[in-house]
Amino acid sequence: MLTFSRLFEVVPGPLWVWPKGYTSALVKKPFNQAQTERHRDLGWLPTIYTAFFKPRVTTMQHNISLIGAPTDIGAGSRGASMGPEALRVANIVPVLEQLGLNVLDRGNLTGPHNPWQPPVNGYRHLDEVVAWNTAVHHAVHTELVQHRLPILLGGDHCLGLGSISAVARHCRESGKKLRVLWLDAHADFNTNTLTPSGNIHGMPVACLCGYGPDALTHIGGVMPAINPRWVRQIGIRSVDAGEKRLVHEAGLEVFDMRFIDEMGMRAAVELALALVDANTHLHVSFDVDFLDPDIAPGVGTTVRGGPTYREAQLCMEMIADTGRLASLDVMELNPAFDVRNRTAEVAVDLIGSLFGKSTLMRQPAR
Ligand SMILES: [Mn+2]
Repeated sequence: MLTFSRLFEVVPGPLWVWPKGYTSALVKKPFNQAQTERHRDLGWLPTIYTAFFKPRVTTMQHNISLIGAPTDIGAGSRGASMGPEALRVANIVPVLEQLGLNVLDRGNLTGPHNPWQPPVNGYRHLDEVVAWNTAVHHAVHTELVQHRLPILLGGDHCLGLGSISAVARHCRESGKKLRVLWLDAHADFNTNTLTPSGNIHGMPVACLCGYGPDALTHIGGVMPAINPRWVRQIGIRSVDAGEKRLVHEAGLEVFDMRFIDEMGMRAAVELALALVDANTHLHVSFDVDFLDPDIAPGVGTTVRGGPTYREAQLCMEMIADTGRLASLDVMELNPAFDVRNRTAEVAVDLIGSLFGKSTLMRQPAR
């Protein structure tokens, strides 16, 4: 997946030298834009007297809209429909407000109930999935047009299709580059002929990239909704055999758990964020099963061997450091499998990190 020519594309900076976004008097490195602006204001003085670390200045959107999508229509088990309420019970609104963000909870979308039928032509509940994703698409796009940062509270991950197609449409309309970080145990790159189950929550990335039924691939108005090269997947550890072939064929860039074990979460996220710039819309699609089941048992499809709490927190903090996060999905939380809502609490805690809550003793940005 990482071909020789792409190496130049994804390794622009001194990856192995110094954490991105931090500068020191001892190690010279290219500055990101925020730092460049700071240096334009203050000349080179900070470089001279700053012996240690300075966090990056962020310019993230401060107006947040929560959109609940209470459905498990694409999942293999019932219960993700309770996800939005569990996140609210875990205090997602006050946690974001304490970070100085303006939060509007738009309430829940509505859609067809889950008829719990077997697959037809390799798809379960295709019509209902289309209805829910159409609702999500319009809700997310409406928030983006109003210059707000939408957080989609899932709901199962099939809704990533409605959400990301809306984000892609907004990027086309506003001339932005799109980067999608797909944090998940699964590649979600199945098709009706590859999938063993027919559950559409295993297909949204494939559909976004144009592999799927017309009813799903055309939701954003343009087919394919996104280019696979805009996607970086992190935390992947469970991919079906046929799905794996298609992931390679499409040229998806995947930082699987083996990569994270060998190179570390920092390297994975650093590479996944390479070339994100001031004109990039950064979308994070956070499937809660990304996390190791030890800390996040409340999901429908647990897979052992996921990121630890601290690895996940580092991932979120590094994304926050870019200041480019512009939309978010929080998916697959399933309270029916949870223990005293602790998975929802972990998810909300990590969302706090994604929006700038810092563990660090470093000085805050000015
Ligand atoms: Mn997923």
